[in-house]
Amino acid sequence: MIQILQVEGMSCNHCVKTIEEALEQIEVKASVDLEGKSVTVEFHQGKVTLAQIKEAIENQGFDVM
Ligand SMILES: [Cu+2]
Repeated sequence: MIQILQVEGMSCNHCVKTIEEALEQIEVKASVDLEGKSVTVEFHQGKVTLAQIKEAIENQGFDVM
């Protein structure tokens, strides 16, 4: 499924990479919109939960709204 998350604290391409790589590790395809302060995530339900995705982002120091 595809979900759009509002994420605070992303400011540059390094942030984008950090989030994309963290999500890649749990098999989530992420696309970051810096200006829109959002992350679009594509994942398989049953393999990974939204809670795990939020946790992975927050573990990198960002806030998921
Ligand atoms: Cu940054």
